[in-house]
Amino acid sequence: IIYSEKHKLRDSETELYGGELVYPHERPSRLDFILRRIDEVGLGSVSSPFDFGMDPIIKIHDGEFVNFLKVAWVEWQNEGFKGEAIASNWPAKRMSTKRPSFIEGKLGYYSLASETSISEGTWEASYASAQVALTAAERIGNGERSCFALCRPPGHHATMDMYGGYCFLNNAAISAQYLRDKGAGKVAILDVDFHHGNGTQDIFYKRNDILFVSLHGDPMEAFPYYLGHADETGSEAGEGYNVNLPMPPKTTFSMWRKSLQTGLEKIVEFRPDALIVSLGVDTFENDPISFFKLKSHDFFSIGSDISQVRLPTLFVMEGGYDIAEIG
Ligand code: OKP
Ligand code: ZN
Repeated sequence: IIYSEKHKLRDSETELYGGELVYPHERPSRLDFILRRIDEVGLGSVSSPFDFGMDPIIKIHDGEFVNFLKVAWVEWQNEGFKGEAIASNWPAKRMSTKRPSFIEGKLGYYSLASETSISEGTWEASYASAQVALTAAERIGNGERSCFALCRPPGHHATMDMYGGYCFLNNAAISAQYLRDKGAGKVAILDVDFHHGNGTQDIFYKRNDILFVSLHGDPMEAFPYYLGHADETGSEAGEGYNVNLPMPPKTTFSMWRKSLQTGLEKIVEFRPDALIVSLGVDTFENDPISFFKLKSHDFFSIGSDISQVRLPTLFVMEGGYDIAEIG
């Protein structure tokens, strides 16, 4: 288990939710509850990350985007705005793709949704979260059977040049590329978070060396709304290497497990050298922002099913917002 205290630097005060500014669902105490449970059940030893620097991040993300994340909070504050930095305008249909110079324009240029405020420490925590994932990936590359990257903020909605959906840097994607560069020929990513991993899909959409499989709430009815349909199967060399398994509201574990079986079969067929699991637990029945009906004990069955593919497995923490039950 790899963990950094620096996740606490991401403690935004505001999430735009239902027309109100609320204290964010994606909050530091999520990891306190998970760590407490890890200790209670003796899941394993918890180690601090190494610093792999910017290079593995820049292999996935646009350099100008990363520079924007570094300076956005300071630029926003320098304008004298009172609240946190929230995007409120976008280059929408038929508008220009030129990047504005003013911070308000840049926020929309580099984001895909408005719920996620940029606040003090957001960059530092996001950087540390990526280093947690990289340290865990390094363990897998060195022959460890499994490793849990206790990442926060999460990453699977972040694209090469957009943040949003509580995500800034795509920890799973950065890890997958790192494993490839360390010598893995093929890597599979299984995204079991309730929400579609639009960022991960977009990053690897044209590639056939990284298979992306996602189980999620149907985007017709759930965030991120504009990606995650079953007919998105990859393009160019990546045709056939993207698998989306959307499911409707009130999906129970017996239904969900059939999709997991389908996804795992695709992964076995792909013959990867390693598996990365984007581990969101917001499929839980009492999750406050999701609509699946998985029960607490079902998560043991998920682990058991995943273990059947017998692959070195890196678990990267994503969502899960029933804080008291998340452990
Ligand atoms: C991040 B992750 C609910 C709106 C929620 C943002 C969700 C981000 C989820 N009505 N919008 O995938 O857990
Ligand atoms: Zn989620």
